[in-house]
Amino acid sequence: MNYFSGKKILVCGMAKSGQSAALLLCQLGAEVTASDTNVDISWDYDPAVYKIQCRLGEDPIRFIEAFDLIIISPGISVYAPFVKKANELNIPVWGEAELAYRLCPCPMIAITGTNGKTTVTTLVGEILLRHNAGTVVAGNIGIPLTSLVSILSKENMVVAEISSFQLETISAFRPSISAVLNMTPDHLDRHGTMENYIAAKARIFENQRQDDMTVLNYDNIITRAMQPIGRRIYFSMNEQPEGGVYLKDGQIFSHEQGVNILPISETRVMPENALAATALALCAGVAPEIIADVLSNFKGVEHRLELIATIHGVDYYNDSKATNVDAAIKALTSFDHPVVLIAGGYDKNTDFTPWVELFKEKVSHLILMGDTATQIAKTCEAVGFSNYESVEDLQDAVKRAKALATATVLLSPACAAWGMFKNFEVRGNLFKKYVQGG
Ligand code: UMA
Repeated sequence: MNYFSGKKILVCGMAKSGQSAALLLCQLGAEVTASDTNVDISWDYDPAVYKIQCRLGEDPIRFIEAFDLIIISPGISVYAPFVKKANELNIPVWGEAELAYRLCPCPMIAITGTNGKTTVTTLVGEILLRHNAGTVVAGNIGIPLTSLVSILSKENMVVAEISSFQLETISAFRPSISAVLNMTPDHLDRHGTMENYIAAKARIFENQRQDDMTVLNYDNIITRAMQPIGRRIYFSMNEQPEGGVYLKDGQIFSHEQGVNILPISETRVMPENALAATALALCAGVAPEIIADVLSNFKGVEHRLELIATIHGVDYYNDSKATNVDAAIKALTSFDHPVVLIAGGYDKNTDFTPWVELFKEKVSHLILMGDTATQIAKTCEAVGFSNYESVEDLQDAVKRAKALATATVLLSPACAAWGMFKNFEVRGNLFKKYVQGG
């Protein structure tokens, strides 16, 4: 008998996370009901085969009383009225990541931050794999944690990308090593204020103990001020924090170990991501030579400043993963010449000014699409940048970019894909298809 056996459990949101959680709970003997406000679910399996009851197209507020536990997907807000009602009724509400953590038999490294999470998680996963062949990578990166836990044993190691949405719904979640890579405004439509967003991210270490470790960015004023319970290890591009990992004479240097890991010029990884991954891998006990080898051979992550084609001398970069202003700024500043930029998408209540201020120097022509097109255009007017136009969709955007570009086309939307596309992967894959002439 396990804790879940015979329990009546409601799983809300039937996309990747919800389907994975529902299946796992069925396998543990729970009586599972699947709920989604949408009726049109694309199932990875037949819920009837697993005796999963379905309540689709209804607000769960109407039937939550019947349940012992509610599991919610990251896409569902903790401010949803049904979650508030569940709290009033003392029905526990966990996120999918919390459920996975409770069932995870092995140590977990959890990585959060506004930007760089996917790259650092991928890198740490590759480094750890060379140290422990049982390393798996999952979480916000696109693989629900609950889809893996049943195949893991205590010998494995999980490297998890964790979002603020996932952290809002934890209670016991306790990674032995955690990281907050940086914090800049994002997801304010969901969290309401920057303070709430910071508080959600800081929950990554709230259950840690003194022998656990937290890697923090010394150069970011918000993460520098965080007060984890366990050992704090800083990384820095500009300063030399005690016990940290930082740049010294062009080398990635670990102060704690007193060793140079690698000249920063020998990796294609953005320096702050390389420093963060090094700090995390050293915390996990990986040898410096392994870290250096993986860093120097790392090819990058799909949809993150990915060079997808060179056509008639024009380079096309897919940076669909740039779903916020900070990520889009990082992309633009990595080019030493003006680009044709395709941007815009779902409205997250963002102030675009710091990004748009770069356009005069970095953008030869801006092509806008999606809900935020008007708002970005207004910001362009406000900063005196007039070389922009709006198009209907991504396909038109690529057509216009092909007609205009002489050197570089960059898709780096500064906005989430929702509304126009299911997610940033679909947006990036369609961009690749249209660029290739599809
Ligand atoms: N739904 C409801 N009620 C609601 C809201 C949504 O029933 O009030 C339903 C929708 O109809 C839909 C489902 O919930 O069927 C969507 O759930 P979801 O958005 O959680 O989708 P998943 O496919 O499970 O994806 C989630 C993460 N999505 C979000 O955080 C929004 C994925 O992160 C993650 O990869 C995946 O779990 C696996 O862990 C994506 C993301 O954009 C990539 N994350 C944000 C980011 O990186 O900035 C945080």
